Amino acid sequence: MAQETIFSKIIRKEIPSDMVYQDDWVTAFRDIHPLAPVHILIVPNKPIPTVNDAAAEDEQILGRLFTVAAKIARQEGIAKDGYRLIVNCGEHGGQEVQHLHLHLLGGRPLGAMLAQK
Ligand code: DGP
Repeated sequence: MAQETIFSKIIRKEIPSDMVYQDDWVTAFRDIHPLAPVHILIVPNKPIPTVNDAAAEDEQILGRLFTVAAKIARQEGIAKDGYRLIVNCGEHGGQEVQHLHLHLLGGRPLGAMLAQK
């Protein structure tokens, strides 16, 4: 079993978060350090550490991350104008929390996809 992170405690509601969605497979809550007016993390309830650890048996769960992202984008009123989904992986990807998660960012024009350096 993967090492648990703070996200598992959020999923189990052992520590507080601004949770916006939860089902049997995924949980979504607002990022504690928002980088845009809407910044929500969508995480599998199962603690998959990184994309490198995603297995064929996880494909339904990983697909659910995207359909829930679309649902939340509609709820937050950002679907029409658009938004960005980001998954960081590993050191070069800038991943801080070792529990795979999808960042949903929107509510303003987000500019270039990457910083220039
Ligand atoms: P990443 O760099 O992709 O691993 O992003 C991790 C994000 O998780 C980062 O934007 C801040 C957020 N985060 C870290 N700890 C907490 C927490 O305890 N609560 C919430 N809501 N967000 C957290």
